[in-house]
Amino acid sequence: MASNITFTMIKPKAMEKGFMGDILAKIIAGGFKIKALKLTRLSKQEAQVFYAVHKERPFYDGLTDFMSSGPIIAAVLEKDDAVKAYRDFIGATNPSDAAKGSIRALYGSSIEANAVHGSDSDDNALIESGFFFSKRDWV
Ligand code: FUP
Repeated sequence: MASNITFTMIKPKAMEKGFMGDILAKIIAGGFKIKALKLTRLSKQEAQVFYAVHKERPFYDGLTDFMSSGPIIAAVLEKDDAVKAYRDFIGATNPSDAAKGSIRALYGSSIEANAVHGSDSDDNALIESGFFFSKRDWV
């Protein structure tokens, strides 16, 4: 059975552009319940650990520079079939391919600065949530 939990980050460029409130409002209006929430910032080393799965990819260094370049929002979200529901909701990785009205289409700047992260599996949703939050942080 699909899990009801996913993990998201609002990325530095979307934060810098002032989209934090609009994105959180859309997430809530989209039927996702916020289970944990944090304004924080990744160090370069933390970004490298978070994105370790991509370490052989050509974009890894730029991505981890970017993800450690400013504040982010980290959040755990709950909805039925949350991982798929949220990936549908945020749209394709590249904002120019993302469905009209999706978060990445509305607020993304580029494939790297694509406004938000969304977990790609139930296992990763738990691993990524655990990267930022202890169980004490969940409501
Ligand atoms: P997604 O699951 O949609 O976030 O996409 P990926 O797991 O393929 O990529 C993870 C992150 O790597 C993206 F959010 C942005 C970055 N990326 C690039 O910077 N360049 C690329 O060509 C592909 C991904």
